[in-house]
Amino acid sequence: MHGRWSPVRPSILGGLAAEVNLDGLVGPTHNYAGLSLGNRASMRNAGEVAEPKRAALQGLAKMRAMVDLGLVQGILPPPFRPDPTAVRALGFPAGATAADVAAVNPALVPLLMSASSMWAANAATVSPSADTADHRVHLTPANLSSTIHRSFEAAQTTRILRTIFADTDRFVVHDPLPMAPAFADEGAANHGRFAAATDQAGHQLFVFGRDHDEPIVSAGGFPRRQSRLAGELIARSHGVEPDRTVFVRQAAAAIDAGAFHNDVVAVVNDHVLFHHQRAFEDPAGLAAALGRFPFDVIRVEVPDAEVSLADAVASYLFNSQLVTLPDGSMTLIVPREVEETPSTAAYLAAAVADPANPISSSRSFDLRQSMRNGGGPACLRLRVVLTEAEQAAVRGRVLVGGAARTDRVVFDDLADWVDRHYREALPPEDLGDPALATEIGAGLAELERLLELPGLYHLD
Ligand code: SUG
Repeated sequence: MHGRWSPVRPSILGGLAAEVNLDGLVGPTHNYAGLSLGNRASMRNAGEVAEPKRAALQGLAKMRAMVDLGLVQGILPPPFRPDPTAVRALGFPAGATAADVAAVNPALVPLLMSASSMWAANAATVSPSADTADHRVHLTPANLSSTIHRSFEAAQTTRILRTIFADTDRFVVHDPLPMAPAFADEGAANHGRFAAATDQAGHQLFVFGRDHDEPIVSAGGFPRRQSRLAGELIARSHGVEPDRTVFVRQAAAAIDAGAFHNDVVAVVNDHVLFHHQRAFEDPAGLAAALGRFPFDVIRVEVPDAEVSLADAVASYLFNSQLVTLPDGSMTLIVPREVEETPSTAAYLAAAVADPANPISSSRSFDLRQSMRNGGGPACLRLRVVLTEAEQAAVRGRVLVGGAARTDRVVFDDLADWVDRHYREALPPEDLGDPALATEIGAGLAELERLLELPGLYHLD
């Protein structure tokens, strides 16, 4: 530990801070519509029959396991589909259903019915209270303007976050940036926070695909979803000191290989950066910037010769959750695909056996339903560092573990709820089925009671 670094002041911030992972609860319309250009899994699986019930249960199993590891786990409820504001903006009457939209323009239905909010890493960019000028937790919901279906998330994500983080003495939920390519923002998937320890003031890494005035599409034909300007504006409005921010360009080669978000090729936890050799355009510049931090950053760089970019994207080795366990060790929460891909399986086995590698163990999960749309363990969660007092101020039955007040029985309640309300199978052509609209209405009405978030779905 070095000189000018001081721990956060517990008297102001209210007890030790811990990382809380808020996982997106998979919504009842989970499907494979092939909506994400540049996301190879989404493109490959277009038109397949999805299994919403299985998808939601796979997500819940991961959440439960995180609590069993001694971590604090959160639940982010899904938005109502279709979003009533989006439906009206497209010229349909208030209350129009997917079936009404299908009768006029069937191509709009998958865009309006996507369950893409499950990838909560894209919900917002978050600055813990230890990092901000006013010592409140700042959250900016992502506009997700680079894909049509995901742009329909921003309004309800803002509402959901404002419902949960309602205590304005402790939390600030900003408006999303304007929906324009110059401000294109994909949230925490392109953001990392370094700290000597979780509860200390951090340095924030903003990874971008392009400057605001550059073309959206890369030389390889894939969208570069994150603008540098978006990160700069968010850092400023969060009150993060400029000398505690680092801006770095994602490698074009990574985007063209299918790393549509930086979290497909890199992950940060505390003082550790785990990344692919070809993740960043200027690795030397990044290393120099990290070297100026007042604490030592350990970079665990995986050489291309050991794990190719193609294998990194196919297995999602880096889209893993790197988490600090209560005993201080770090474990990597990986999708099954990492064990099934020979190069990543070999890398991980060697990594955990190497005492010099900060990743000392790993756990794998079957998240195949989400993975088939390009979403691994890290996509499914939004990291929010919260002090105990901030955890206590979170509304609803949404935080479990640690000092949080909700009992893990909420996972049983949710599994039972999913079992009663979700379909076993959902091909994209069934998204306009009038019965699905009824199921969504009944299911979400019950969910707001189950999570004790009254009025969450009273949308106008
Ligand atoms: O934005 N897939 C998501 C996956 C997001 C993964 N998140 C992170 N890497 N943090 C996306 O491309 C596919 C939907 C479809 O094709 O039906 C989709 O939206």
